[in-house]
Amino acid sequence: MSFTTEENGIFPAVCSLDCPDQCGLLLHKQDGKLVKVVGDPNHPVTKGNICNKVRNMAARLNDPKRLAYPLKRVGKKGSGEFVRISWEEAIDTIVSRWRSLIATDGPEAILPYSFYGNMGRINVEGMDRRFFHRMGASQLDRTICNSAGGVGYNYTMGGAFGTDPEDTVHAKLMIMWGINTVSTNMHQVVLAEQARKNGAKIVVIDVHKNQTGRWADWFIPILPGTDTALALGLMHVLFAENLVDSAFLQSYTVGHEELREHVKAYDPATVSAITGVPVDDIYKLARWYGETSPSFIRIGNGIQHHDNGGMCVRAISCLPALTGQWLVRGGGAIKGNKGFLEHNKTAVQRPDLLANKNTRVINMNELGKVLLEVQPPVKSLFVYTSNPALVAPEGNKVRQGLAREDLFTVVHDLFLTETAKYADIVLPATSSYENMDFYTSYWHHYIQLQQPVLAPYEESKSNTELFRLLAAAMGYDEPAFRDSDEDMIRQALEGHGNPHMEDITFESLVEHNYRKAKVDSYFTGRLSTPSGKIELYSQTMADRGYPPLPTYSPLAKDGDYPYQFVPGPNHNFLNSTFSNNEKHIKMEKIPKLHMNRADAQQVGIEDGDTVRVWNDRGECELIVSVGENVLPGVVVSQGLWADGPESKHYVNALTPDRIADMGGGATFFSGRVDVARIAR
Ligand SMILES: Nc1nc2c(c(=O)[nH]1)N[C@H]1C(S)=C(S)[C@@H](COP(=O)(O)OP(=O)(O)OC[C@H]3O[C@@H](n4cnc5c(=O)[nH]c(N)nc54)[C@H](O)[C@@H]3O)O[C@H]1N2
Ligand SMILES: Nc1nc2c(c(=O)[nH]1)N[C@H]1C(S)=C(S)[C@@H](COP(=O)(O)OP(=O)(O)OC[C@H]3O[C@@H](n4cnc5c(=O)[nH]c(N)nc54)[C@H](O)[C@@H]3O)O[C@H]1N2
Ligand code: SF4
Ligand SMILES: [Mo]
Repeated sequence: MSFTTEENGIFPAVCSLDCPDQCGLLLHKQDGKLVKVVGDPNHPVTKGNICNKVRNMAARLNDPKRLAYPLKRVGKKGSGEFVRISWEEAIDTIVSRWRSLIATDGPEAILPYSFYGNMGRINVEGMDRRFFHRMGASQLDRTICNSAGGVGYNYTMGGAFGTDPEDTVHAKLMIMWGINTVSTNMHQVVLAEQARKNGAKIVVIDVHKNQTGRWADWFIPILPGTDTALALGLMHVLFAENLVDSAFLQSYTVGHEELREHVKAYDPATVSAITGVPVDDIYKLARWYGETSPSFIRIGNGIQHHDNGGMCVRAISCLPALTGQWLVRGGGAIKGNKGFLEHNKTAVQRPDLLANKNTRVINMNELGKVLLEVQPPVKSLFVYTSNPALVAPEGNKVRQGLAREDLFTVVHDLFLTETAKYADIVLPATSSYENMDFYTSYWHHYIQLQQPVLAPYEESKSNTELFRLLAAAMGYDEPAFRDSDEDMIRQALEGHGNPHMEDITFESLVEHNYRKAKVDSYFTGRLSTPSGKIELYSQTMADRGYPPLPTYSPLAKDGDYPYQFVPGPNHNFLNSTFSNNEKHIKMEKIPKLHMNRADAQQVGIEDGDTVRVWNDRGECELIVSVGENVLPGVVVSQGLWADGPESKHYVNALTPDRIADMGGGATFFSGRVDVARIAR
C-alpha cells in the first residue's frame, strides 16, 4: 500500500515495542494527528487483537510532555532544567565537544548506550552502528535483556530457532516456564486457548502466581533461580521411567548416555529440597511431559535474569529432545525465533567502517560501574532508544555516574526521561509511526514494513536522520552515511544468505505488509551446533570452562537479607515506556510488592502497608500485597515505575550489576532485600 503523511484515514503500522508479538496495527488519523490505534485483523498471527498499552498509544504520542525541540541543560544534572535551542546549536555543541575529546582522549572516551525502545532494524541497529564504528567509539555489548538465555539455548540448539508459534495450537501440553505470558506475549495465550479447546493442559512454572499463573490449569510455584534443578529432576524421571524417545536421541543428539548417568544425581527428593516443588509434583510433571504429545515449552526471560540464567535455559532446552518433540508438529519449544528472519546485518551495520577492530567493549549492565570506575574514563555518553537511569541495574551507581560534571551526555528520546534529566543536550525523537523501517519478530515468523504514517512531531528527528546529520557534521563522507532509509532496508534484504527469507523483497513488503519466513521442514535435523546435532553434552562448553552437561548451581550470595527480590515487568508498561503516561499509570494503579502471608505476619506487615525495601545498594518504597502469590522468602514487584522526588519506586536502585553465567547477561532477579513498614 502506498500513501503519504499528508493523507488522513486508516493506515497500516507495526508495533515497534520490544514485545515478541510484534502486532500488525491500523492507525486512525484525523487532521494529521493520530487519534486511535487498533489491531489489524489481517495480520496472520495477531489477527486484530492488541494490548491495552498500545490501544492507548495516541495518548502517549500526543502527550503535551512530548519533546518538541532540542534542549540545553541550564540547571544541575538531574534537576530537569533546560532551555530550548536550535538543531544547529545542538549539533554544533555535540560535534565540537566530541572533536576536542577525540583529540585529547581518543574516540573510546565516547560511549553509545542504546537498546530496543523501538525495534526498527535500521533505526536501532543501523545508521547508529555505522556512525559509531566510523568514529571508533567504545562499543556497547547489549546484554540487558535475553543474552544469557540466548547463549544457553544456543549451546543446546545452535541458534535462535524454535517452534512456529502458529503450530502450537496443536499442542496437548504447554508449559509456560518463567514467562508471564498473559502480560508479555498475549498472542501465545490466544494460541494456547485454541489448543486448550482441543484438550491441551497449560502448566505455568513461576516464582509468582500472577495473571499467567491464575490462568493456568496447573500452577507450579518454584524458588527463584532453581529451575535448572527442576529441569534435571524431570530428566531424571524421564530416563528412569523410560519416557524418553531413544530413536530420536540416537539420531539427533550428542551425549544422551552421559546425560542419563549425570541426571541420576537429581532424584526428586534432592530436587524438591532445592526448588521447593513437592516430590509428587516433580513425578507428575515429568510423567505429563513424557506421556503427552505434542508438548510445547515457552521458555521465558524470567529464568535467565539470574546468576545461573544461561545454564537454566540450556537445561530446559534439552527437554524436548529427550521426548523427541522436535519432530512433532506443535511440539518443541520457543526461547526466541529471530534466527528465521536474520537479515544482512553486515550491510546494514557496516562493521568494516571500524578502523581499529580492538576497540574496547563495555557491558551495558555495568553502566554505573563503568561511568564511575573504568579507565581510561568514559567522558561522553550518547543515549538513544533506552532509559538507563530507570532500566539498568545498580541504579544509584548509574545515576551517580550520570551526575558527573565532566561527563558530556546527549539523550535522544521522545520524552524527558529519567536519563534525559541528566543530559547536557536533549534531542527530540520521532515515534516509529513517523519513520520508515522494517521489523522482524523474535517470536512469530513475519517481517513487516513500516512506512511513515505521521509527519515528524514538531522538530523531532528519527534515529537514522540524526546519525546522518551527525556524520555530515563530523565530516564523515563515506557514501554509507548518505544511504536513505529505503536504501538501507533494501541492503538488509539482499545478500543475507538466509534461505528462510529468499523471496522477501522491499517491493513485496510494500505490496503485502506481512511476509512469512519460509520454513519448509519443521526440524531438519541439521543444526548449527558444532556437531550439527542437539548437544546434550557440549564440548564447546567444556572448552570454555562450563560443565558440559546441564548442571545446577545456586545463586551467588547477595548479602544477608531475608528475601529474594524479583522486580519484573508489569502489564501496562513496556519496560520503562508508558511509565510516564497518566493513562497507563492509572491502568496499572499502584506499585505493589507481593509478599507471603507468613512472612508478613512475622514482621507485622499488613496488606496495603507502604514499605521500605532496601539492601546495601539502595532503597525504594512500594505498597504491600499480602497473600499466597509468592513463596515464603520471596518478594516480587512489577514494573519500572517513573521515579521522581515524590515517587520513590525505583526498584533498580536495589538490583545487582553482577553478570550472569553466560552472554554477559543481567541478574535483575538475583538480589536480596529486607522489607519494613513505613506507613499504614
Ligand atoms: N506488558 C509488558 N510486556 C512486555 C514487557 C513489559 O515490560 N510489559 N517487556 C518486554 C520485554 S523487553 C521482555 S524481555 C519480555 C519479558 O517477558 P517474560 O519473558 O515474561 O519475562 P519476565 O516478565 O521478566 O519474567 C517472566 C516471569 O518469570 C518469573 N520469574 C522470575 N524469576 C524466576 C525463576 O527463577 N524461575 C521461574 N520459573 N520464574 C521466574 C517472574 O515472576 C515472571 O512472572 O516481555 C516483553 N513484553
Ligand atoms: N528491574 C528490572 N529492570 C529491567 C528489567 C526487569 O525485568 N526488571 N527488564 C530489562 C529488559 S528485559 C530490558 S529489554 C530493558 C529495556 O530497557 P530500555 O530499552 O531502555 O526500555 P524501554 O522502556 O523499552 O525504551 C526506552 C526508551 O526508548 C524511547 N524510544 C522509543 N522509540 C524511540 C526511537 O525511535 N528513538 C529514540 N531515540 N528513542 C525511542 C522510549 O521513549 C523510552 O524512553 O530493561 C531491563 N530492565
Ligand atoms: S506491545 Fe506487544 S501485544 Fe501490545 S501491540 Fe505491541 S506487539 Fe502487540
Ligand atoms: Mo527485554
